[in-house]
Amino acid sequence: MSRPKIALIGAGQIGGTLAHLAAIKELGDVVLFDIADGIPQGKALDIAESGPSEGFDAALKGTTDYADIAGADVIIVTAGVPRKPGMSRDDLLGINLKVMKSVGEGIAANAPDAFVICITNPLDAMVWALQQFSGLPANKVVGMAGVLDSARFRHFLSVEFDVSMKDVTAFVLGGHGDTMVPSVRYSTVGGIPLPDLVEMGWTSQEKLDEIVQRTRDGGAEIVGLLKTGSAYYAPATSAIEMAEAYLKDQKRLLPCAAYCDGEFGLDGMYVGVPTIIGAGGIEKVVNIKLNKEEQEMFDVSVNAVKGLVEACKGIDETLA
Ligand code: A3D
Repeated sequence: MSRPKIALIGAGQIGGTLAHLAAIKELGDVVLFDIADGIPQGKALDIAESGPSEGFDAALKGTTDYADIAGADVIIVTAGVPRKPGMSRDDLLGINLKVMKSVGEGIAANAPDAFVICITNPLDAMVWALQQFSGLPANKVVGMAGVLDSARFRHFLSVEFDVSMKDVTAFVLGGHGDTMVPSVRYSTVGGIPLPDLVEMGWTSQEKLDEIVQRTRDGGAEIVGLLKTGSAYYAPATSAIEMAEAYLKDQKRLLPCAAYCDGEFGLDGMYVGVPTIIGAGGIEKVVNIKLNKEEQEMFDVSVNAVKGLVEACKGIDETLA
């Protein structure tokens, strides 16, 4: 039995980290694709040369030719540009939409059976456009954002409560932008919901509100520190968690930018919602009940995503 094939479109900061993680975890053989000749080949060789010390068995190849992604089982897309300080994710829309068109066509022609995870920002609009341009089934094209936003929320909570991150579960819903909705009610420490922990006096409402806001600003905090680009270690790790769930049919319940058609009252759009990822791709969108306040925040976030999708349609008339 041959090893699974993982194609990474974009060999920049996240792409290189994805390749290294996929190899170390022995998820499969890795193909790194980029338009910048030399970068994918150089990174692939460098990572392959870490194999003897790390002790992994995985073949790595760098390429500028889409033919090399043929038959990929998983494709993770980071092609495009990241933001710099002072930029919002939405500022990237025009340039990254063009990139999604070429990537979508490359995937459709060479690996139409792959499970595709998009990371390129602005995430919810780009994953929608990538699904449209590639023509792949909507359950096989998904956006990574909720796993990362939830991981940031979990990290901040574990520090506040001084407990292991393993015991903190958290959910962030909605679009991957300033309007994302970290769900306090559905987030727990050892199964105890956060509002109960406030009542128990383990933290204050004020402190919890600060953590929620820091989660919303999590990407900008890193951009502000790095100054030359955006986060890449945690985004790559989050996407690998999703890829592993698919490749190993783990049926993980993970928040992702998934296509909702009826769920959450939505009419055919991508936004961050709880999903089950297994061998069938997005096997289920978990239609949790939102209370009035959560629903209002979710609606604001959904409307922000709808605005970006409309902007995409204004730029490229082939988008329906
Ligand atoms: P970067 O290191 O610049 O890598 C992007 C790579 O894409 C570069 O190597 C480019 O040469 C390559 N590229 C550009 N155009 C094309 C094309 N047409 N085909 C193939 N490759 C191309 O960026 P990065 O890795 O730091 O970030 C990649 C994307 O992820 C950006 O859009 C970020 O905004 C986004 N991002 C998303 C999250 C989410 O949580 C959703 C988090 C962090 C970054």
